[in-house]
Amino acid sequence: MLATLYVVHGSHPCATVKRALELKGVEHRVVEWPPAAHVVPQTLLFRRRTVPGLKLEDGDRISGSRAILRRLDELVPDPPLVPADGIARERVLEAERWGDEWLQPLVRRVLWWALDHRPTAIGSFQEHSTLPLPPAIRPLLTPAIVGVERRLNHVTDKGVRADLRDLPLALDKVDDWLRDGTLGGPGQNAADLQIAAGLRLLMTMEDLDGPFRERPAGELALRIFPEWDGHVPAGAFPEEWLRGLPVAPRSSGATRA
Ligand SMILES: N[C@@H](CCC(=O)N[C@@H](CS)C(=O)NCC(=O)O)C(=O)O
Repeated sequence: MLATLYVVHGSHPCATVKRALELKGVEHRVVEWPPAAHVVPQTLLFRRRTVPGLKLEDGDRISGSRAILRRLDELVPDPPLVPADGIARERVLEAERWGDEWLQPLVRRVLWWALDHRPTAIGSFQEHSTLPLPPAIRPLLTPAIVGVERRLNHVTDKGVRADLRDLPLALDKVDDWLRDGTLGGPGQNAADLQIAAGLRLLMTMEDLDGPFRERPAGELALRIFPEWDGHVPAGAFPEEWLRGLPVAPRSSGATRA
């Protein structure tokens, strides 16, 4: 099967789907759109403006990382991305949903806030981009891209401050899932791929990378995605916004975030 994956370079749900295709051994080509401008071709191709989208050999088009992973499990059952049945399946699907609906948007808000305040870091996120954009042109596009992304993702100071406050509890939740085996098993499941991609993108920000590395959640992200373009130097966020980090691992407790 030859599939076509439509992405924006560096997007965390795109990385999730790319890794799933690799795990399944599905032959695919990747079409990369410019960030922010991608909403136009994606809407035309998929009737939904977001990446990732996957076009199958028979012409079928699927939009959304979770829907794509479900379809991949139907098409290529082995290795499975979600356990076949029972409580284990429910747990993985719940963790995956959290990674998509809660973690994904938080990561975008935090990252675009940081890039708005450190625009020179944007180039580092495009290091392995295949777009034929001369490096000299890229800085000229930065203000427009950041402006659109801030609006698309409803990025505000108040919201990002709250997001950073929520992060320790979110890491606790991931560590709990690692402890009970929902995440971090011998094979990589759909929730591993979804959550690790979000955490890994957060770890491109040096203010967050240190504290995350100390945590099982951070180790998961690095194990699944050892390489990731992008680096926002320390000091992007006001110090008082980072209070609560670094976050030491808890020994036990219920999931809360
Ligand atoms: N949660 C969905 C949507 C992904 C999503 O929002 N992707 C971002 C890039 S990381 C996007 O295309 N944003 C454009 C927009 O919101 O219009 C998924 O996992 O596929």
